Amino acid sequence: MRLFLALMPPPALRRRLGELAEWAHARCGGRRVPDDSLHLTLAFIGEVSEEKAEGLSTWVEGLDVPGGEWRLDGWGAFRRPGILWVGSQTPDRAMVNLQASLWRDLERQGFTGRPSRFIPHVTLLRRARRLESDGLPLPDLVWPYRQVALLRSFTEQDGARYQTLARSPAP
Ligand code: 2AM
Repeated sequence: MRLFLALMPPPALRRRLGELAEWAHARCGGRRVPDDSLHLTLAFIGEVSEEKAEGLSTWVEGLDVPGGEWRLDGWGAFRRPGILWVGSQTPDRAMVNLQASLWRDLERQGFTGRPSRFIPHVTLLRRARRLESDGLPLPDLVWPYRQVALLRSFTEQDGARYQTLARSPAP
């Protein structure tokens, strides 16, 4: 199964991100990520066996995640896959530290694939026709987070669907 670690937005923020996705879609086309699937990927783990997935669930359920607040104040794009996203204009130290500490643990468990650079972002559009954010409102959102989720990704005809396998303890 294909797994990744992510933060899922609280409901009110999910709605705000959904509005941004709607505006962006009207202007830039492509495939809009459904509200329920909006997330911030902290670590893409990839294909793992069921046994390893169980080990990962146990690890996530015992994680002590330092909570924080992530400011989303800018647009960005990944040109090749045509991804339009929202994220931070300046690197967020706490988020980078959280990602690094999760990858340290994953590497200790034998997982590989840590990216050389981490750009925290929430993908709103895939295969967008246009990747410029001019004419779109500048995001000004705060994402309070405390819990990391282990998610399974299913590829379906109309895009990816995610299932939560485990969550770190609620505060
Ligand atoms: P994206 O939002 O930039 O597309 C689940 O598929 C999540 O993992 C997505 O959020 C996606 O990021 C990310 N992802 C998918 N495939 C990946 C890969 N091969 N390497 C790194 N991240 C990947």
